Amino acid sequence: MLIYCATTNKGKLAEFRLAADRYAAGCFHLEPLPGLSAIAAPEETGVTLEENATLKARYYSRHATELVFADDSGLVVDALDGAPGVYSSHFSGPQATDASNNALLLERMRGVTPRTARFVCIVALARAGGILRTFHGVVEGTLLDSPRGSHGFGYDPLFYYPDYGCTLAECDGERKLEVSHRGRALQAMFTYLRAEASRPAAPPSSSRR
Ligand code: ITT
Repeated sequence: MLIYCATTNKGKLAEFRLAADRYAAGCFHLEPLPGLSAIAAPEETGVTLEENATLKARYYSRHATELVFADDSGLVVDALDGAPGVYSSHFSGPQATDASNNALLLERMRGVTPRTARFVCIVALARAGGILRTFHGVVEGTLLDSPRGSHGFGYDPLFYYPDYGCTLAECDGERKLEVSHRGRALQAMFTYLRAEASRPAAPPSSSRR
């Protein structure tokens, strides 16, 4: 069965593909939503990740008849009262890049403790403008005071994952997926979809005599 993902973020797309290979092989075929680059991105007006994930999934699913999912995710830093959170992609301003966001995060965190933080991901699954379900994932870690590693994207080079003894940018995509916020949310979504796909079809309504 075909399922579309809707994201403008290449790093997310790579992780969606890995997750589909791992959790949905032989059952679901994942593709980016056709024509996505020609569709104006919706304004992310939500104040929570859940609101923005559902807003994006609803919006993009109106452009297809198949299932469509979108992800809203971010970095929650305890010492910054949860910032950048829902504003993670534009932490350093409207023209933000991963590099400028990381530079600002380092500046805000200079000499600051505690350095605990978590990535949170909400995946929203929709069809034709209606939300079917949302799926959540979290990964806990701490922030380094200088970047390490070249894999991944976003804040990965600053996010140290204690169980691996390295940042999420120092491990490859497969290893990141095993423990990441996105990996967990996507595993939950594909588990749900596989269960739905294997449910017996509802019996036809009884015919009149
Ligand atoms: P789409 O809305 O098109 O999917 P986006 O990048 O704007 O792309 P979000 O609004 O969900 O997506 O912002 C997510 C930001 O949170 C992302 O740009 C990173 O800065 C950060 N982030 C989320 N997941 C991350 C991860 O796995 N590793 C590093 N940074 C991450």
